[in-house]
Amino acid sequence: MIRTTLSAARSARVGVRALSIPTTNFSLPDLTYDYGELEPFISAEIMKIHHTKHHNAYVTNLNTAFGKLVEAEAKKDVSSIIALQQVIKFNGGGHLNHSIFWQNLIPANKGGGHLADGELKNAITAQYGNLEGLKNAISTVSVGVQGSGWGWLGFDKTNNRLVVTSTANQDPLQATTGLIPLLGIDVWEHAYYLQYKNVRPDYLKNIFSVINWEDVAKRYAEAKK
Ligand code: MN3
Repeated sequence: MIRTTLSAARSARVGVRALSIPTTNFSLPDLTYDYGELEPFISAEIMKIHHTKHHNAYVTNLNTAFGKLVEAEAKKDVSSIIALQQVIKFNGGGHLNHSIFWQNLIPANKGGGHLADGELKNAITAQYGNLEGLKNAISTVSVGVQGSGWGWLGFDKTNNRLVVTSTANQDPLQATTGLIPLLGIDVWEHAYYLQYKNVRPDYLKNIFSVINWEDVAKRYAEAKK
């Protein structure tokens, strides 16, 4: 109800131009598994807080900033548009990154950690020797993130190569590097501290047991089109 009221008020304020602007807000996506299903690799407590508090906050803040952006654009207020860019990058990035992250995960007893034969496996074998080689590359880069950020497996469309890299804070991979995200590993402390304390390498070692390689392979196939 609140969303409808806000959208209506916004449309009324900015006039006809607002009719072409989507008035639906960004929303927190549901998970396809229960919070406890990634145990013992990621605790239910971490998953619940991560999803309902952290991701939810990015969505809430993005909606607030997006509303202001719509108004500023309607008024062609360039100064306000520029002032909103950092908050949109952070919270919009947080929303994009976590939306990928949840889909990149799946319970171990539902296929987590299993990479099936196919194009992705062939590419991984060609570039990293085998899946272990890729995991080591991702772990090394992810452990090396200073402060908060993400480890990534991305796809470089300019040369058809897989790329392992990292981004700082909530910088979204494609918008900030041009690489298409296939797998994102959240290495913010909120993703592991309650269970792993300061030992990020142990979190990285265990998270591969709940990686949804089928989802990664789908993103790879899509990226190659
Ligand atoms: Mn997070």
